[in-house]
Amino acid sequence: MGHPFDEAKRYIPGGVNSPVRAFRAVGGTPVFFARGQGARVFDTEGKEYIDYVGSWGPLIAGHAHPNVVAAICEQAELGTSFGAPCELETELARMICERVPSCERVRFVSSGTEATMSAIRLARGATGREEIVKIDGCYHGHADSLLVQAGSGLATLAIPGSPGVPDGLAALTHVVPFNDAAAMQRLLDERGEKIACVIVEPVAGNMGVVPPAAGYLEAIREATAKHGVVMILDEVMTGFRVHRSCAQGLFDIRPDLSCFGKVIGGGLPAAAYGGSAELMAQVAPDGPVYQAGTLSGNPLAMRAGIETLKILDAPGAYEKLERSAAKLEGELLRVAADAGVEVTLNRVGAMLTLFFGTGTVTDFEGAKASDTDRFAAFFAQMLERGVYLPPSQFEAWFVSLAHGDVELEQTVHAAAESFAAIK
Ligand code: KE4
Repeated sequence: MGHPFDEAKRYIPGGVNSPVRAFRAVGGTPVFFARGQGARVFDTEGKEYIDYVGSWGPLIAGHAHPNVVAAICEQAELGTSFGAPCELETELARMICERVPSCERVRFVSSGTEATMSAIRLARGATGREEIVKIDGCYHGHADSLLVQAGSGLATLAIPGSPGVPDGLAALTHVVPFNDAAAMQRLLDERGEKIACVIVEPVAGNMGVVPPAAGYLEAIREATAKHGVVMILDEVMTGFRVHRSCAQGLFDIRPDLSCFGKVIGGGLPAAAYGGSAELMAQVAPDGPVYQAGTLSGNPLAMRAGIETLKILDAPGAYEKLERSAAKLEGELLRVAADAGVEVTLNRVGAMLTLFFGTGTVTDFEGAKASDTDRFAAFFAQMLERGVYLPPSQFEAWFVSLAHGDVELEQTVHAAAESFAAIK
């Protein structure tokens, strides 16, 4: 029997259902997993790994948490989807609105891409404006308007980030650097009256983790308010991970719209966008901005999300996440220094990234200046030692409630050996 990857490539493009999984950035053959339990995953050969991907963030409670599994099994027997309202949608919506004061109403969708795409359509519909602003290096899913890259030179107008994205559509998206408040203020002063929204990851996670500089989010809030531009925080990754009230709670920012995903589905497909009752009243069927979805708010995903937020509500849960991630940060830096390997580590709560090379990383240019070959070598060494890191330098490592002292010590021991091996 050949490797599962060979069989997968016979039927699925690249053998994967999302490109990053193909290991193209790190080399080698992707690991096929058969089972997960807590902080660990097991491949089809039974090899065990400590997991820092956690399905890219949803599994903040760990794999196969008994409460989540029990809820899913119980709900499956009652029916997985009705395509009609059910009270579980109201329960999870209420839990989100209780935790996030800027959200008086939320609409569920099935992916972060749908959430950001819908929030942008709402911003365009509510303002009557067509242009939008995104941040260089931030990722918001693969909707055409967001699958763009910075144009050349000082021009902020974007160019397509993929074949199939029309030039004319890409040209409606402006791209400015992360943590550059002046660039954002200049753009909005020049074109604010034509701009529907600014969308930003409050903590960048898709260039690797890059925290917002002091005052940066406040500067965006002030500049967007000044020009009647909708401020959208993409909290798909940060939501309910970095704080019970998301990054907006951690940094005390009140956006006009927020996007959620990952954690609120607890490992099943669920995402959402939300904001004030007034703005969300523009969404069909209350308002004219259309958006829909067959499996939006399906009971199975709602149950998994409800249970996950309940697990996060246990006393000390966020303190445990912070303690574990801080310990991992400190120990990784210690063993890297002991090995004489130059690294920079950025962390906000239970999401972090280890960049290889010198200097601090405060934006996408800085992230791109890191030594991706060294990251790839480190990735391979860690994989060999049973630690599964995100297969790209420009991704976040996720710590879950299931990562205990044993997992952290095993990770640091593997890192010490891996740093020595790549020196
Ligand atoms: P999805 O459409 O993949 O559910 O969500 C898109 C999205 C939106 N916003 C942010 C901040 C995100 O991080 C994401 C998706 N994150 C990636 C990992 N960087 C998902 C992994 C993948 O693409 O396979």
